[in-house]
Amino acid sequence: SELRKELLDAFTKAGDVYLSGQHLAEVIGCSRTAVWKHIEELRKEGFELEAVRNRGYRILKTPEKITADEIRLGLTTEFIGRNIHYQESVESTQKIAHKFASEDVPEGTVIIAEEQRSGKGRMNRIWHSPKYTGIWMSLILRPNIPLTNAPQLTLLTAVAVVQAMEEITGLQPEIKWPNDILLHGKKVTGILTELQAEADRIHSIIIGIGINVNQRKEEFPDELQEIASSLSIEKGETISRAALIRSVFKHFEKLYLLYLKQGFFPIKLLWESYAVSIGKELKARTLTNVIEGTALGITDEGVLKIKDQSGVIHHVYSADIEL
Ligand code: BTX
Repeated sequence: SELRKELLDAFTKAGDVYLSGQHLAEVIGCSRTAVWKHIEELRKEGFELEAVRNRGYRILKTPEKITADEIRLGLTTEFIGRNIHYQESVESTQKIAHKFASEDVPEGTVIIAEEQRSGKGRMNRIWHSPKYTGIWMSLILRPNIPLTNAPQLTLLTAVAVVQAMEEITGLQPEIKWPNDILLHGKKVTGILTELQAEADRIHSIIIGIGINVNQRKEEFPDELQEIASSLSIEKGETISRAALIRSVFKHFEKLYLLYLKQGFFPIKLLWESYAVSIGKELKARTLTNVIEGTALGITDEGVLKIKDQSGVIHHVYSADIEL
């Protein structure tokens, strides 16, 4: 509810300072009884709140699960993640996002689930999304850009996720074109960009982000053992999913506003600074063929350039890359 959001915004601003029931009632514009009721509901969600007579309330601990309320506590964005739909278990957050996107929800709306029963990768592949250990979310955007520029948002998202990971964990992930984020060569994040468009006009872009956060090694299925990892495996400690989500929102919003104002060029420079593939020999498997050569970089549109042995430069729009 709106009151709940304002209550959490007030706690965000207060930091460690106690807020009295009277003060909260005034800033939110409700009765003290209503404040008390919302505080009780936060407790039921798993928040630990300290109440001190003559001083007021303070939040001591947030819940294990990620709740929309926990994400909101500390959120500094203007529109990314301001409207959160949280669910315990879904087939795929992309599916729900597609439905919401066609119902004209505000830009920046996010669907988050604790578990996906059939998480989607690209080309109908499966994205393993076990309960409580990762971030499985879909972000709805409505940029006024040509259809052909949509893949740039995948690259922008990768930069935002890398920056958030650096901020929260201190680790230094790398990006493999177009959508993999790697730590020590293993995949910790996948990004799936889907569109709703009429003719050549974009109605909405739905960006699916899957981040392996707190899985232990043995929790990955056999087929992912060699290729996948999680932040906590690489860092050696548990990572706060809510903090990481907030940080992704923050970095995403900053980059997205920059992109809308100045185009792809500044994003391209950032992307290249995190990319592993540039200058390397690689194999790109597209739907129709295989191109082998040296990755030269990406074009101003975000397309990968590969120079093969005979010196021919290929422009690759979509492929799987083997390094
Ligand atoms: P992708 O096609 O690049 O990667 C899929 C491949 O990655 C799989 O075939 C498998 O080899 C490997 N893989 C599967 N699960 C994992 C995992 N948890 N960690 C590492 N590797 C894995 C990448 O597609 C796009 C993934 C987007 C996922 C998000 S989650 C929220 C949203 N909802 C949804 O259904 N998908 C997106």
